[in-house]
Amino acid sequence: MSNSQKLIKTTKRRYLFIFLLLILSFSLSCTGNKENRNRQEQEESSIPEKNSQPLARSKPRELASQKWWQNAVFYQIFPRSFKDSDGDGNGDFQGMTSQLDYLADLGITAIWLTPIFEAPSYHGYDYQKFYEVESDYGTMEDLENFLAEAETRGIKVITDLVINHISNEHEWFKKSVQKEEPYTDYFIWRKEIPEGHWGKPWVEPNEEGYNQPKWVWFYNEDRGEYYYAAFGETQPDLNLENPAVVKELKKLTRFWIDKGFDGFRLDAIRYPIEEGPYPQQSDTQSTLDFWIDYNSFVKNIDSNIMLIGEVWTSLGVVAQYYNNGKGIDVCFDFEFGDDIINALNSTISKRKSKAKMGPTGSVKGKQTLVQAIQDNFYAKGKEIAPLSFYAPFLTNHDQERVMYELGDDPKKMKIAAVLLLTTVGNPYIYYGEEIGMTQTKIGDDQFKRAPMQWDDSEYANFTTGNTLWVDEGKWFPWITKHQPWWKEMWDSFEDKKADSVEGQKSDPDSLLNLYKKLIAIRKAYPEFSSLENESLEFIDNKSDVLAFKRKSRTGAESLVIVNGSTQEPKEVKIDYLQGNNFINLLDNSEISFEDGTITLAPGAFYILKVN
Ligand SMILES: [Ca+2]
Ligand SMILES: [Ca+2]
Ligand SMILES: [Ca+2]
Repeated sequence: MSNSQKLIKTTKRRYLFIFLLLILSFSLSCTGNKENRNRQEQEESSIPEKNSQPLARSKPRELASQKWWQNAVFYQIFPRSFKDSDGDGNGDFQGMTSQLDYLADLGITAIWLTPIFEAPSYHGYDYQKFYEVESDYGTMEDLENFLAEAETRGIKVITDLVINHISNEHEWFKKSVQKEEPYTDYFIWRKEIPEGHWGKPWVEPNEEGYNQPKWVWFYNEDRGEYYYAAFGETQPDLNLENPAVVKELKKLTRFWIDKGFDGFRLDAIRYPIEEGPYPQQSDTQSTLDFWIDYNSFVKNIDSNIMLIGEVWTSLGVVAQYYNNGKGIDVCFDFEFGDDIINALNSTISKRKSKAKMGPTGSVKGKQTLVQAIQDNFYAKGKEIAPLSFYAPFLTNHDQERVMYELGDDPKKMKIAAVLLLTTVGNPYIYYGEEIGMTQTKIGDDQFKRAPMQWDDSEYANFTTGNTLWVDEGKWFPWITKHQPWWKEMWDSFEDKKADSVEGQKSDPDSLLNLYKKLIAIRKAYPEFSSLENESLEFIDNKSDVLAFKRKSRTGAESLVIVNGSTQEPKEVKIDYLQGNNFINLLDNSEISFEDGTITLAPGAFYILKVN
């Protein structure tokens, strides 16, 4: 970050601080609950006037909540697949910068970049160098420019940080193998494989021979010892009980904060410190304490740096990482997307890939949309963390694309989008999800991470060249005979225009324009970004018609109604509808329902505000 960029950032923070001080002093002078009052004042200042056009209000309500991420709408970018600026077939920083206007127009307020440090793999989750950017993506200057351009547009940026393990090609590992100080104990070395049920930490022992000590303890001939590597031979676990290692990790965290990142998506946070064989390889007390210490380190640098954690398992375990607000700021809710997909499919999805890092607890049998959404909501409400702790999303780079899971049914996809962007908690959109990108193959992660479809040209305007990283075998050493597949998939699409950003921009009924409207509504009406557990209330739910109210603390409210069936029309009576006139926020039309009866076409949805 250049000095001028830093100045802008500092000035902004100072402004925010003064603003908050003013709010605080005002609320202190009033009677009543200080905290509630504070929040109420902030919310009131942002309530739009009656009949205001939601789409016209583009300014994010940045000052309306205590933390910027609590009303953010995130967009996840897999950099190698987003936009290639120089024709070498790899997405890059300059390419991403060139598409920031697209993202600003979509309305998102924050970006999560999957790893951008130098790494040997295509995905980058195995860092080789902590202080250098991935050379395939460009230079440090290119990244700085991307961050500055994002900030100009009011978009925050976080990036992945993997702290549990690094590449065996990292110099730390090479030096540790040679027992070169201070690196000798940077990793977890043992003369013999230790006793007990060691195995993949996310798999129960003795599960069909899968979970064996040799899957996580690997012999290194040069050192003549075994090292622990939960994520495979090439990604050794760091010894996070060694203070020198922790110090190094904090140093690099500070470096990237200074560079201008607004936070980190922390990978695999269940696994930093093992206390023994299964089940002591994950979610240990030492691990929970590790994150409290790490978060306090980060917040001491800047309380506006956000940490979101990947805890890919059931909500009860996820909730532990909240630790009374001292643990991780936010964790992903993996069940939310799973539950919606299962409910919208006529049977439990057979194509669903098994969670890589543990069951998400979603084996619930067939549920209606009403049951699925209610169960998810009440399950979170029961836990020791507030609803605001969970970030909902449909699918990410580790899961088959949601459009594919929904059988490429645009009606189902639209329902999923409505639910994602009207629920409680700050939502995450995976790049391409907003245009319904799908897959034609499964079985390897590359198919979930295909190049973005910008227009209907030969290479979808992802690249100006005639080569794509996904078609190069060198990235997939585990596949004996890698076959190029992208072009064949792209050519098989009958209406490429409709499958691309360019084509969907001009179609008012496109998925892209729905995402845009939903994001605008979420930003314009405080009830949608309200985070209290009471801000969502189910009403009159029956026969697969899902209806819930979103409410702000100050009384602003809207109603969301969805026909969970994409096959049958539904007619239901909802008392709340009786005697009121509404605006449908999706098209600003006026609407009323005689005696409260609403008729819904298959897959229809409404977002209604009392007029
Ligand atoms: Ca490139
Ligand atoms: Ca590299
Ligand atoms: Ca570990």
